[in-house]
Amino acid sequence: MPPISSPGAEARFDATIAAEEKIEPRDWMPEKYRRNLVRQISQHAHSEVVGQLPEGNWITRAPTLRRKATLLAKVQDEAGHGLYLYSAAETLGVSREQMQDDLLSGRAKYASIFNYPSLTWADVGAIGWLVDGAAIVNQISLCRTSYGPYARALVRICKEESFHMRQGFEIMQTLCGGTSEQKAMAQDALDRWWWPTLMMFGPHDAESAHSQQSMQWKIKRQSNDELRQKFVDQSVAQAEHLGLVLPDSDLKWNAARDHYDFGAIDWDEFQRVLNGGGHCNRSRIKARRDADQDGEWVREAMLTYADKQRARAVEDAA
Ligand code: FAQ
Repeated sequence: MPPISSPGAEARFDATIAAEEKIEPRDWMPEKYRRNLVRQISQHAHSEVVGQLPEGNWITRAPTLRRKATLLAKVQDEAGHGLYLYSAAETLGVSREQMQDDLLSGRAKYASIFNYPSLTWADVGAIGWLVDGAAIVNQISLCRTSYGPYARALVRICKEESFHMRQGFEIMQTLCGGTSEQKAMAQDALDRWWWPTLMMFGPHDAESAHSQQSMQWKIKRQSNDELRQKFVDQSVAQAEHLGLVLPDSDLKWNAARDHYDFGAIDWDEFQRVLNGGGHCNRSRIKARRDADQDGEWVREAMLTYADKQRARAVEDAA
C-alpha cells in the first residue's frame, strides 16, 4: 500500500530531496516520481538479467579453467544485480510477476547493447572492459540517487562491476600481448562494441525524454551526455595502454573543453535496435521466455511446499 498523503507531504518530499536525504518506501512521494523510478529500476534489472546472455554464450568455450570459473562468477553476479534491483523496485509497490511480464511481452525495455552478438572470445574481454566500464560510470553516479533502496543496491552492484571490468580488461591485455591474430581479434571486438557502448548512455540530453524531471528529483545525478563524455575520456588512455585504436577518426583532444571530441553516434541504428531490429532481439527474448517456462515447475513446487508448511504450522498451533 503506498503511503497516504497528509498535509505538507509534498513540501516534506521536496525538502528531503533538497537536503540530499533519501526518500524511503514508507515516505509519501509524487505518483510520477514513483512511476519514473519503477520504469528506470525495472529496466535496469531487465538489462542485468538479459545482459547475462552474450557472455553466457562463452562459458562452455572459455579457453582455460580459470577463465571459465571467473566468467561463471561474473555472469552469476549479473543475475544477482537483477535480483537486488527487482527487490528495490518491489518496494515501490510493483510485483516481480508484473515486471517479468512487462519484459517478456516487450512492454519494457532493456539496454540496447545486449542485442548485439558475442562472436569471439575477445568479445568477452570487450564486454567486461567497455560494457561493464560504461555501466560503472553510470552507476557510480546513480549511487547518489534520491531513492534509498535503489542507491543502496547500486553501492553493492558497483563493487562487483569493478571486478567485472578488470577481468574484461585483463582478457584484452592478454590477447593484445599474444600473437598478431589474437591482437587482431581484440581490435575487431573493440571495433564492434565501441559505438553500441556509447549508445548505452541514452539519447543526447536535448532528446532525452526523462532527463530533466529525473535530474530535478535527483533520480539521475548527471546527464546522459556528461556520463558518455566521462566514459570516452577514460577509455582513450586505456585503449592506448592496450595498443588498440578506438574506431573513431574524429576522436581528438580538445584543450579548450578539457575533454576529447568524438564522432557522431548513429542514432538510427540505436532506434532500430530499440524497436526490435537488432541482431539478437528475438533470441534474447526467446531465451528469457524459455527460462520462464522451464522454471515454472520449480516455482510451483516451492509454492506447494510453502502452502504445506503453513498448513502444518496451523495444525501444530491448534
Ligand atoms: N537501451 O529519456 P531517456 C549493465 C530508453 S546495466 C535501451 O534518456 P532515461 C550491466 C529509455 O529507457 C545497463 N533503452 O531515459 C551489465 C527511455 O525509454 P522509456 C543498463 C534506452 O531513463 C554489464 C527512452 O530511451 N543500465 O550493462 C537506452 O532518463 C555487462 C528515452 O531515454 C541502466 O539501466 C539504451 N541504451 O535515461 C550486465 C542504468 N537509453 O522508458 C551484463 C540505469 C535510453 O521512456 C553484462 N538507467 N533508453 O520507454 C539509466 O541510467 C537511465 O535509464 C538511462 C536512460 C541512462 C539508461
